[in-house]
Amino acid sequence: MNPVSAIAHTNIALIKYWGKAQQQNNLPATGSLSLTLDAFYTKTTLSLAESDSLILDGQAESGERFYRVAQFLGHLRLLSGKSFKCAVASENHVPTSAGLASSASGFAALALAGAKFFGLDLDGKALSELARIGSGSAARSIFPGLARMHTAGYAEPVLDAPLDLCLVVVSCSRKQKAIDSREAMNLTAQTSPYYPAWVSTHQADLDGALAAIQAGDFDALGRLVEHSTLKMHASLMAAQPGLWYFEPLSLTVMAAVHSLRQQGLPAYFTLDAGPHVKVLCEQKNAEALQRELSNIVGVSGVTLAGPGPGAYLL
Ligand code: 2P0
Repeated sequence: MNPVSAIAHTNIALIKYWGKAQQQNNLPATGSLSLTLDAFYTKTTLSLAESDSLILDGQAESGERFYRVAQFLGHLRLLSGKSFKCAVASENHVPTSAGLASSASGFAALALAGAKFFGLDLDGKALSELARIGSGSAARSIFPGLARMHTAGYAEPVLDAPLDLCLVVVSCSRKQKAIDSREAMNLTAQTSPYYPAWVSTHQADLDGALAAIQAGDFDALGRLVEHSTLKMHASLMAAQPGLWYFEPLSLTVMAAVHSLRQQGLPAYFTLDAGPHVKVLCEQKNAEALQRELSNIVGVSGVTLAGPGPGAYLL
């Protein structure tokens, strides 16, 4: 049996996913909205083997990362009724300083290559549901450009999107993240008094962002993007123990974005489970913004990322 390879690109949520309705099927408590990026991707190859294994960026993995991939392969065996064991080799193509290697592109590539390897004939929606079993954010990386995730557990592309969006990725630290996002979102859901408010106010942000995209209203979208990320991080800070992912330099970059905006450069920040700041802008302003943000002392890299393709087989 021939090896199967797939590529999936990373996505960044503009309206965040943070918290699960169901642990067992990895169903999200809220929807989300993301942009799949051209600049960062994962390539994953599955080959027949005597036992399951994972090599990530040339390193054999045996801990939590392997466990999650082995569980996913178990799910593929259950769905297909086939008992193949697999060697999984995965390479993250992300500029080292950007620190964006993520489970989103990893599980989206694994879902697509795995579906083919195990002979499953899945449409986009079913592939997205499969990717979600591996990681919630992976469901969105099946699709190109803007993707909307539903609480039912699958994503779909956002059509009718007249804005030319771009993310400027500002690298703010070389440190590894202190706490895994799955653990952090579960802690937030269990202990943060702000979590119920996060969930109950989320749909309005998502609806507002989709309406802004369809109306071509960049500023209305940007305001909701900042609101969603600040609300997510506030709910996490109010967990017990309180957690935060930003570094002092991240805050400096966030303040610089506000100040550039006051000077007439439309740009809005978002942060995920790490210190790097991603700045949303329209493509016509991306290079000016890149120049300005590169001048901040301590920033180790600024990468421009536009809308990227959906996951594909090689
Ligand atoms: C997101 N993040 O919407 C949010 C914003 C991080 C911050 O989805 O447990 O790796 O595998 O479903 O998808 C990161 O969490 O979590 C994430 P699991 P995932 O992109």
